[in-house]
Amino acid sequence: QLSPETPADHIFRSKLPDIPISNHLPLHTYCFENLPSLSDKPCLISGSSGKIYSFSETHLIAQKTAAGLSNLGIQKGDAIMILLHNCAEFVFAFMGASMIGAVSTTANPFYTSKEIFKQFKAARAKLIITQSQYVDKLKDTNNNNDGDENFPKIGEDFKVITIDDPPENCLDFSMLSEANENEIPQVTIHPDDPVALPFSSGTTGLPKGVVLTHKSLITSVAQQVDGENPNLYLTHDDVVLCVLPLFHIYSLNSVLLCSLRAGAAVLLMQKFEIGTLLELIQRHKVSVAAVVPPLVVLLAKNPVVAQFDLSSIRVVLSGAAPLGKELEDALRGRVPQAVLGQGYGMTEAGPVLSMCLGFAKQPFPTKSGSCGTVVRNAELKVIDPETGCSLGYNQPGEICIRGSQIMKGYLNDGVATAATIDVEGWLHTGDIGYVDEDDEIFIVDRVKEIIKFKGFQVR
Ligand code: 4UW
Repeated sequence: QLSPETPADHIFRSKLPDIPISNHLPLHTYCFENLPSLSDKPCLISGSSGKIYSFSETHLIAQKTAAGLSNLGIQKGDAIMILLHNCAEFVFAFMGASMIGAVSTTANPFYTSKEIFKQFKAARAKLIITQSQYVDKLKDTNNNNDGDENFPKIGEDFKVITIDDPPENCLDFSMLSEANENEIPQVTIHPDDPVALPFSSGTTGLPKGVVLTHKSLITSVAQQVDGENPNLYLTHDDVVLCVLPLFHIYSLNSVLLCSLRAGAAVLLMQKFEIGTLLELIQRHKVSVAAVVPPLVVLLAKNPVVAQFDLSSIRVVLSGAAPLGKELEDALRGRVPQAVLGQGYGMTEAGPVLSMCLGFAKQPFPTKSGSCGTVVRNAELKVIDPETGCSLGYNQPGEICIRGSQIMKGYLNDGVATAATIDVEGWLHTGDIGYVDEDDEIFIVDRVKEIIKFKGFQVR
């Protein structure tokens, strides 16, 4: 019962109706639920080698990887670190870990040794999957360990697996990918068990582990691609560009997991280079391009773009940083046939808060500059940062989100969790924005301390 002094919150919802979401399943079961109808269809396309893995191959190698991780002693609840650029092995490792109830913490291979080990230790990871060229950073040398005698040692304290020729004391990825899939241990996975542990600074302080559960990621993916009128309509014929790094939650969720669920192919690009990117878009007829604003600048302004055929692109999704109206209009000149729009995400929010409704199967008209409309099966409110009172249409304030997709909390940090998710379950984003009369969200400012460079958090 509300007292007369506490007016009801003004809550914004999607224009799309709520849908049933299968978030009682483990994430891998949900993502591969449509496998029988997809089996031979391309699932992963390696941009560098051209190798294509079908949905059934991807599923099988993920199962083998699950068995291989288990053979190496990884058990339910254990964490592994994936320190890779985009590649098929990233996908096998992530899905394989999910299959045995393990958790993947993903990190940028360009991080310094210190940054990597800070995350590795906080996550209590047991092994690292990487490329041989990054193994030096994982070694107990003076440059890396500041003379710390407890610095973990490869082979003794943790295992390192490389996807290419393994240096001394490291193992080859084939130990995982060629294991016997019949040896996957039987585990019971609860919807609230963690599956992904990306690190984010959130609204204050240092990077913290963000506990994303099977339930949160399934809910987020379903909010995007499930239902009769999906908010982000992907089909079996789509080829989705995966140039944004999978170690960041935007690409992991909205590119990889959404494509797996919807049966679209994922074109994996290991590293960004404009000519290669354009050539791959043309060759593989990319239809959905997930980008960040600095990439939009290149696509809109770089003269080399005019030499390539980009007519296959039907959707350009931008996010992770503001995309101005001017830039969006400039890009429209390059891909006039495509629907351009934004998503708005935050690692802690699972991550998607809002998505352009122009991407829906039955699309709605949208405005440029908007970050989309709150996803379905979720509630969004805008509050006065001073008073905490909720605000109506067109009034800027702090954006808050509630729903089963948000993080369970920060890893081993109840204080930071309580400062971010309040007792009513609202996650406070630290972003200032408003919702206009057409339910479109516009972000205007930030009240938090994070610094972003090219869409990614700087540590
Ligand atoms: N406009 C303005 C935006 C926007 C934005 C984010 O690194 P994190 O924690 O997370 C992300 C996730 C982005 C994302 C995920 C999935 C998805 O589909 C999608 O849409 C394309 C985007 O960036 O940083 C979170 C912070 O980044 C800012 C905002 O400050 C947020 O709290 N941010 N998207 N469209 N700012």
